[in-house]
Amino acid sequence: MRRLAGATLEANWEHDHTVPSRTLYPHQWSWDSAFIAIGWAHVRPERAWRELESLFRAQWADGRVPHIVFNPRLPVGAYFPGPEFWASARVEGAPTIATSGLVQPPVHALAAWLAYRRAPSDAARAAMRRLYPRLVAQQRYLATRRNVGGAGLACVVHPWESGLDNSPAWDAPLAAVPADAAVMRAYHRHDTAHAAPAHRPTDLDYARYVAIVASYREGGYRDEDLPGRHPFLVECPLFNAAAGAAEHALARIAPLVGADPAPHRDRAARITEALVRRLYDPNTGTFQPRDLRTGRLIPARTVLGLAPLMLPDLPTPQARTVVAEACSARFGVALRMARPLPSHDRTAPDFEPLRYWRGPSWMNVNWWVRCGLLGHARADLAEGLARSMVGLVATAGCHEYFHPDTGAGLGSPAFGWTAALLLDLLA
Ligand code: 9YW
Repeated sequence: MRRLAGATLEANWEHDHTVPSRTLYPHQWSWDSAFIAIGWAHVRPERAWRELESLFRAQWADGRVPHIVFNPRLPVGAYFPGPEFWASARVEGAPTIATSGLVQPPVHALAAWLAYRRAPSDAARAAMRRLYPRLVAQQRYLATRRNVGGAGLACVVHPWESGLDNSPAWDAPLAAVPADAAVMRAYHRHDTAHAAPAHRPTDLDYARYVAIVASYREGGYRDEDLPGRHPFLVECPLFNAAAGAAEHALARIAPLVGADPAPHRDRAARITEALVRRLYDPNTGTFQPRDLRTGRLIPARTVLGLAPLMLPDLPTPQARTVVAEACSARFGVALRMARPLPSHDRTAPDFEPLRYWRGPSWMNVNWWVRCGLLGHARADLAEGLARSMVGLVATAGCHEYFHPDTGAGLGSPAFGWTAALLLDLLA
């Protein structure tokens, strides 16, 4: 399995980064690169640093790390929405290379720390010294410009920023975005040529995705006054758990580069406190996103709600109920489990076992929850989860996502983060 995973990463390597998938996603994606760097650290550590450094070369002047960095060597039309749609070249503060204007969960500081811990060396320390100020700037962007709700949590301005594009968590806020499926006739969707349309977000979802980007783009991707003008503003538990985990990782990294870890510890504590205060629902015992346009928590119980378990300082009462949620029939974590976690509550009427983030199992969120279980003294459950993940890939291969009941491989085969995180699990 290690050979299969290593060969998958090799095949997806592209001069200075790794593509998530040769067919579906031929450019560089932000949180994919973070997960992929964790995998490279096990087989070719120098690639972990090249992966992260190529991504951060595309960082904007305001600190945002774009969710897609376009490979200029690929033909126009290799991906929709491509460089011409984002038009980043026209924006002040954007890099020379074409990128999107959105971000993704900031998993990069954690990835850098894990890569270093796995393979410390002089070269790794030198790379870390170059990356550290950029990782700090990424966090500063999220903590300041994206503190739209004013409570110390980062707000996502598009479902794509959550990484879980069409999660049922976004249905309610998306329904308020005016759009018409006919809009998509003006565009050529590239994804449905490579994956079954029944597995992918619908045309109406895409029309709304496009409308939200258009709104952000027309404002020059600025974050001032978003509440008055932007149609999608949500505080997401996974995104903010990643921001908190990043501060914890930066606190470990700081001494290596001669910086003070204390401010990172303070910021980590503030994020955990804000997450509990703003997104924890005592009635459900799990975390739920908050829609800043209505001010209310979003009731869908998706896998996003389990993500704060990654925070080592999550208070015991919350950690306990989140573990209970993970072990419930909704998600099925157990000492011996037939299949890994689904992306959505199995018992919900809108659970769809084939459609992308609305039911299928994904390696990255499973890996995330496993780390959280380990961090909260549930090594027994973490082991059960890990075994089911390895079993899944052993049978189906390094697919993008998996049928949550049958374990069949779905989406793109030879998928980057599946291979990378498998290497980490097998270490
Ligand atoms: C899309 C690359 C990206 C991931 C996202 C995933 C998907 C792009 O692929 O988004 O076209 O839907 O939702 O998390 O980073 O793997």
